[in-house]
Amino acid sequence: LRKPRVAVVFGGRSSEHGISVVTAGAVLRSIDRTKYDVLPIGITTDGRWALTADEPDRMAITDRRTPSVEQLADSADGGVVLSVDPANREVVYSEPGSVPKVLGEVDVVFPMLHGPYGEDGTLQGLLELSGIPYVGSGVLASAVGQDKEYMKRVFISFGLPVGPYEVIRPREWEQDQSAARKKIIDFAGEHGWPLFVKPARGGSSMGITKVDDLSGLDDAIAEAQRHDPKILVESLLRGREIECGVLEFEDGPRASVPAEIPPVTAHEFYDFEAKYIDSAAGLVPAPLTPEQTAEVRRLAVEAFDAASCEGLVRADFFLQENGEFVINEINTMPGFTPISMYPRMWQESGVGYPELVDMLIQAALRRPTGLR
Ligand code: G1L
Repeated sequence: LRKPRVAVVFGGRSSEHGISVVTAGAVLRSIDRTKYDVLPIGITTDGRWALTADEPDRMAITDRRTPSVEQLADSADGGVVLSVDPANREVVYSEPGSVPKVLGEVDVVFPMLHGPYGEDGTLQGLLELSGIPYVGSGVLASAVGQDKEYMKRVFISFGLPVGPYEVIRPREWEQDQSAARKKIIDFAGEHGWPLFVKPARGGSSMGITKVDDLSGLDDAIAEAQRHDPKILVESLLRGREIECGVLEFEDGPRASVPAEIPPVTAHEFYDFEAKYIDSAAGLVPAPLTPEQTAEVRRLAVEAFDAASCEGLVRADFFLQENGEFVINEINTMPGFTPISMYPRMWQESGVGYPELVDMLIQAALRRPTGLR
């Protein structure tokens, strides 16, 4: 019997290209080669899909610089993956100046792309159309996880506790800026300063500004709108930052031991670097009472189900001073190096990194294609 072939798709047109390459390197290193065949497919920063050499060692950070797909593709054969053929689930690959060749059937894709066209459901849609199973959430949950407005609406409708927020839509801003500004000022009047002004979509903390008073508001709005015409305003949620991992087992999703992200002094808030690189700072397990632990694990599984997640999710909470948890967001593609919070929470829960990778691939292979 042929081994299932796993295509790891990484890199991409994202500011987090390098992190994706590093993460894919860790995944490639831990996939059991006696069980699976592996096809590393890198996407360059200008969007070309290329088959890259299966050399995880070249995908690590060297001299504090993250690797890139262009650099890997250079020494691979420089070919380009042209398309995924839906008729027979085959990846079509072309060497420059030659006839495209078929690499062979792909049984499952491990998508490792950040942001738009990666974790927002669009790549997942391409894979649905192609009939190829893939690791992680489907189109709907990926899109919900990428849009902070709809994420909150879903949580609210499922009775999960969320913090106060307001949305400013592109048309609203274009048609009457002073009305939009008033909406935010009224929000601050009700919930207090500071505010966080954020792009509604896009996973990382880019474009987010903490605004202490009226004087910083317009700049913060402009900055958020540079990333997304739809923006979100949130009040500062005081309390402890608690995270919990959810993983799909054969009999359904289960929550990990929770973790605590200690308040950061160097960064204003838990930013991109902290999230993906110095995540070793997180405390696993979080020092919580047994009741608090049980509560946050229950909420994490509820969030997974509310958004119809598949495979895995990291749910991020605030434990407020009044003892109540508020869900801040879910991440359908959390930081995923062995030192990232999600793998560390599962390590502490008895699931090591290679086993985690294997369970995600198995969950994807078990899943029927089409409606589910
Ligand atoms: F496929 C999984 F398991 F769902 C998956 C895919 C990608 C989990 C985590 C990630 N993470 C990343 O790709 C990234 C953090 C490097 C960029 Cl979003």
